[in-house]
Amino acid sequence: MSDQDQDDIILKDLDDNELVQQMQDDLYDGMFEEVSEGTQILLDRGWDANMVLNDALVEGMRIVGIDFRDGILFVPEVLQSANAMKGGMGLLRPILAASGTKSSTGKYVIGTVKGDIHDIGKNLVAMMLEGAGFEVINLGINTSVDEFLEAIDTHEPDIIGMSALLTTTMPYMGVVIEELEKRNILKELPVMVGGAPLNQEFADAINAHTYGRDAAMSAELAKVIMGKNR
Ligand code: B12
Repeated sequence: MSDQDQDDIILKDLDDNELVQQMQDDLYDGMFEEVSEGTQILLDRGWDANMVLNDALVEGMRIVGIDFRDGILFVPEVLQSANAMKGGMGLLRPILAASGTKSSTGKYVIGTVKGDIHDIGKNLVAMMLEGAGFEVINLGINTSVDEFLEAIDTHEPDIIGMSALLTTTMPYMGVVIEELEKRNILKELPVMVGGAPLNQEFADAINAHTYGRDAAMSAELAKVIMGKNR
């Protein structure tokens, strides 16, 4: 029996709680195949994609974050965890996107700001927005003011979203907003901001339109902005 077969049997034999626990451990250990497989098993058992995302993947990543903070895990390990998370997200993405409406709810340009390479949360928000029917233009990581401005010119979005995970890159969101203000764009283009170190107070201080605490809430708030939340 191959290792893969052995893993299949073990994961499939676990009950739901054990499997979720195992997936969190596998995420911690950066095991892409196992996390993908666990995700698929839960989906096959009828789990809602949002529940798989939150209970297994996001919770697993939260635990990784704690040990990274405490110096137990280091960048290479966290990168592997992030990669494993993408394995599960790849399976959930089409399901979350398909749950949205067919006609576009609106256009949403999103990016992680300059100096910052964290993209898991931003990509989750993008996924949930697609699920809510938005056409999402994802600018990726390390996005400069000029790149945001160019995307606004090219795509004429209804909303713009910025993500930052570092206290050192958060202020750059304010730089982008100031530039939009200077060009008279801000009054017509709502700016949403998010990322673990942010809060409502910071969003207010930099004159952002909306602060999104998590992906599900952010998609709901975006729909509210578009006036299509009924
Ligand atoms: C994974 C990770 C990494 C990975 C990133 C991989 C990737 N592809 O993203 C790697 C290993 C590369 C990394 C690197 C670094 N990291 Co890091 N990283 C993390 C970690 C563990 C998890 C982040 C994550 O993905 N969370 C899960 C997602 C789902 O949550 P989220 O991002 O908050 O997103 C949700 C909401 O915030 C919101 N949201 C997010 N974006 C947006 C955008 C909009 C528009 C809206 C509306 C909502 C929204 O919705 C999301 C979904 O629910 C965090 C710890 C933590 N707990 O946050 C540290 C953390 C952010 N990293 C940290 C640090 C210090 C670094 C490094 C500087 C380390 C180093 N010495 O090199 C580098 C930075 C490199 C750079 N220039 O960016 C610190 C930041 C500390 C600080 N005060 O600034 C943290 C907090 C760890 C810690 N406790 O010390 N990191």
